[in-house]
Amino acid sequence: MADLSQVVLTEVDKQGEIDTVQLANSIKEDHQKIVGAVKSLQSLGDIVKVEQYSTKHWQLTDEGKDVAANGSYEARVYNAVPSEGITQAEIMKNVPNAKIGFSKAMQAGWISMDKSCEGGPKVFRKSESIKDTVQECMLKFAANDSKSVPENQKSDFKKRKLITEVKEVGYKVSKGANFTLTVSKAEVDLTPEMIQSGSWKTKTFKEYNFDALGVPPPAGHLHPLLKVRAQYRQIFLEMGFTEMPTQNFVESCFWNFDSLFQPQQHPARDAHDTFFMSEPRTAHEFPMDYLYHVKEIHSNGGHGSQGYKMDWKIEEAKKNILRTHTTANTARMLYQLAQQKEFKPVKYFSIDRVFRNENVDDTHLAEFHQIEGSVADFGLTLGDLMGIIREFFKKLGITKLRFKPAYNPYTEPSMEVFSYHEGLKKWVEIGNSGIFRPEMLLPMGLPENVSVIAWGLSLERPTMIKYKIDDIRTLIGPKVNLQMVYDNPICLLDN
Ligand code: FB9
Repeated sequence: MADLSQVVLTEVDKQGEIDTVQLANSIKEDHQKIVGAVKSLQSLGDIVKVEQYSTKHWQLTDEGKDVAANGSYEARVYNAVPSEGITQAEIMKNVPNAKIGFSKAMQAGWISMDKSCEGGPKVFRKSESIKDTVQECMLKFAANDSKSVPENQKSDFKKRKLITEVKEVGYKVSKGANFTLTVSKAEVDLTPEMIQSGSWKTKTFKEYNFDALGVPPPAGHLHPLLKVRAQYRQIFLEMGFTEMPTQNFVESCFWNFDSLFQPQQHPARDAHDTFFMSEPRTAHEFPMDYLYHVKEIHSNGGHGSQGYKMDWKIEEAKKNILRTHTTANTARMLYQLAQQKEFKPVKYFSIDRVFRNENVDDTHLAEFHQIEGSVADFGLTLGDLMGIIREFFKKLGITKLRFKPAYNPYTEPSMEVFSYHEGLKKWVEIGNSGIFRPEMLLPMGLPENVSVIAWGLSLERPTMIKYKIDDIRTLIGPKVNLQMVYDNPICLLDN
């Protein structure tokens, strides 16, 4: 670092003012090391004057570099078409990225396709020659000459992930009031050797900085989700709820769907919504008398319900999945409750991971943490459900709620919960709720005059709002920047 500081001083002395990005490029040095040298010069007093600036420049992605070197995907498709033509299938098989290249080459009018040929659609050259402007533009970006590329083309290349915009912070460095070409690094420690030899007499020592903060000791850091989870857990505990055991991510379809009176033909039970386990493929331990009661209520009804009048298969119930909701655990707990000699009212909650075979986007992953509360007591009504939801959200500082009729296979009536978001100036869905159906509760053996109200929401949505995170993939998953975990503040949900 010391010799880089000397390089900076020498260049400032020569040029009057230097740019750290240009200096790093000219001496082929890492820009951050140059910045470090400038910062250490700044700490020695008013030796240099530093002004920060930020720039954005276009950079080729790996795909962009490939196109610069080997031509655009559309040009490669064109070049793969011989004079006698070639089947589309062969192009798709032999040319890399042919799918993109083919449509672009068709759009550019370079090739045509004859679908009437035997053996499948055949591709022919439509133009004698082509001008691969995409590759030319990539070569301009490679030569840092992006200015001559039209803006609309840049946004197209960005969409095609051929280029990416890189933000960079640089510094203009010029002479400070105490500029000097020779800086002796101020000593930070007075050593026994210095005292013994008397060399301390000719050394300069760094001033004490009594305002300096202590060095934060290395410590662990809680992920934002865990901070928000702790807040929601505290709310449930204050309201007298008991946390349920939910450590089984793998669940049988019986507990996840059948015990909740969710029909075996329900689309949510298909592989496109649910992750099925290949090993262990099936579960084997069920309370068989209860299972047959569930089979009966599904296929022939009972307790005043007509059931689904559909053939109910135990093979479906035995399949193992990654649970799609923690309501499976609520069902297990309510069944246990029903086995007690005498019914006692309970309040259960859980906050744990659930898994759904969703398309991943900026607000959805294939898993999320479900927050769920339930109350089992004599004669509970929809009013009790609305009241406890109000009480729950009031502890989060949310009082402007609306309830909208909804549908769940296992609750009737059901309601979506909305809260008015002052920032967004609109009503935002903040949860779902309902009263578990008798077809779910009575086969368990719960008394007829006992009802169970329940509600749920996700942990990720409030966490993203709290920490102002737009893309869930920056909150959870392989792309998470750990600095975000270190830096995020404590979480208090009452504001
Ligand atoms: O969390 C959700 N939204 C939400 C929650 C809190 C919040 O900020 C806090 C108040 C400060 C902001 C938003 N939702 C439920 C609503 C939507 O985000 C929705 O699009 C996504 N939902 C998830 C499921 O989506 C596949 C959220 C998740 C969800 C939905 C339903 C339940 C649990 C989680 C449930 C239930 C239930 C119903 C009846 C009986 C038992 C459980």
